[in-house]
Amino acid sequence: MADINTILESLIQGNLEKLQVDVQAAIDTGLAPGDILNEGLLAGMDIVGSKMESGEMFIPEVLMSARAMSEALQILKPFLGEDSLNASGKVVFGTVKGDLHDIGKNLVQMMLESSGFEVIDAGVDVEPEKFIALIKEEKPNIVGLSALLTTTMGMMQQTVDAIKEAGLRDSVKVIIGGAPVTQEFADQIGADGYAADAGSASRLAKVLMA
Ligand code: B1M
Repeated sequence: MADINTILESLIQGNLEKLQVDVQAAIDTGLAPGDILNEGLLAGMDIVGSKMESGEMFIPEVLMSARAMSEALQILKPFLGEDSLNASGKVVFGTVKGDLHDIGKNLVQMMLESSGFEVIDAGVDVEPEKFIALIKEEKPNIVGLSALLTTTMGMMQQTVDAIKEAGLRDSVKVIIGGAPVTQEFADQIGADGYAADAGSASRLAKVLMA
């Protein structure tokens, strides 16, 4: 019989097929969908995030868990109210102009979604103007900027400055990340936070929402 521990186990193992079976069985046996989400899938991704930060899990394993989580969520979605999925807040997320790297961005996005955030994917090579348009349109709580090139780090500064000039800086928190980015750089450009990996990005987003 499926229970929360079985779901946690399958999720951490990144076992997509078993997780789908476990989630369906949990629904069939009458477990509350909110409990399956919060105590199973979201709690499981928190454990995955911690294991990633401590070096117990590596990128391919994290991707498998994140993918299993996304697919299992599809089974659960019809049983959940909109509120339980959007409870944590909304994030507009993109890789800055001039930069085409998106593997890390996608991973962070998946982790944020797994933590209950609604994520608007702005894509790659995103101009400051597009971020501004999305802030006006989507009214996110947080804007996430990713950069993998030292040459595009300056574009993070330009994006933060453009958001400020558009009079929108007080309405959103800005978080940044990517291999060449540091906390010192985040402080220098006036971002609200920096995260080194997907696990800490989702933790940071939750702290900023609190
Ligand atoms: Co590129 N590339 N690349 N590349 N590439 C790097 C980044 C590089 C370090 C390789 C190297 O020379 N050793 C180097 C940058 C050097 C530098 O600036 N210091 C480099 C270069 C030079 C280039 C080109 C200029 C090469 C060329 O054309 N001459 C070119 C630039 C294109 C462009 O963007 N305009 C280029 C192109 C490419 C590919 C297209 C071939 C491909 C990208 C495919 C894709 O993304 N769809 C690619 C790849 C794959 C890499 C490497 C090998 C791997 C990057 C990756 O996906 N890592 C990379 C070398 C490396 O990092 N070892 C390299 C895995 C990913 C999960 O990690 O992206 O760091 P990462 O994301 C992490 C964290 O950084 C963090 O969380 C993620 C998950 O833990 N994070 C955030 C990321 N964003 C965050 C945002 C947050 C918080 C955390 O909050 C908002």
